[in-house]
Amino acid sequence: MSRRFVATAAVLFAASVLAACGTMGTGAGATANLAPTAAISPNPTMGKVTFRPLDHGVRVEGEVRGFAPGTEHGFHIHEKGDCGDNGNASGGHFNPGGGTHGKFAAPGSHAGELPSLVADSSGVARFSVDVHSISLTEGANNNVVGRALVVHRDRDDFTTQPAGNSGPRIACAVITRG
Ligand SMILES: [Cu+2]
Ligand SMILES: [Zn+2]
Repeated sequence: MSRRFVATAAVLFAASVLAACGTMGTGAGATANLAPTAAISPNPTMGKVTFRPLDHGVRVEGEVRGFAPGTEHGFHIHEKGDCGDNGNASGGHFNPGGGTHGKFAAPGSHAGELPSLVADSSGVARFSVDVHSISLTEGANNNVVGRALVVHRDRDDFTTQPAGNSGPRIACAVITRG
């Protein structure tokens, strides 16, 4: 074996180790295409959200449009991947840890809490947030693939149980791998 071959193999090995240790963890990402429900009419609320695995958690980012300018809206991952009955079939907030409703990332709150959506002057909410309470890992109890992403009509008060009194579900999507 020549010296040159050994050196090349070492570089390739180092490159593969570095790739495995980057910010992106194992496994594929997921997507949620938010569609309006019939809970309000007219309802132009829609959006696209991506989920990418991190070493510890998931980066959730995207855009939701169709809001009145400057409004705030409750935004959560709900337990069941079913958007039927105007989003009500998705059940309560995703809660594998047995928490109570509260603010995003607050100790003891539901794993499915997300920061509220805030519409800009054009009625669009854009966001990127790292959520440490969830994963995309097959078989993990905090895996959100196959669950629902839900947008509410009203703001979340982060206090009222079990869902912050954020009103009807105006957009919903099943979180799907890919
Ligand atoms: Cu909700
Ligand atoms: Zn909650």
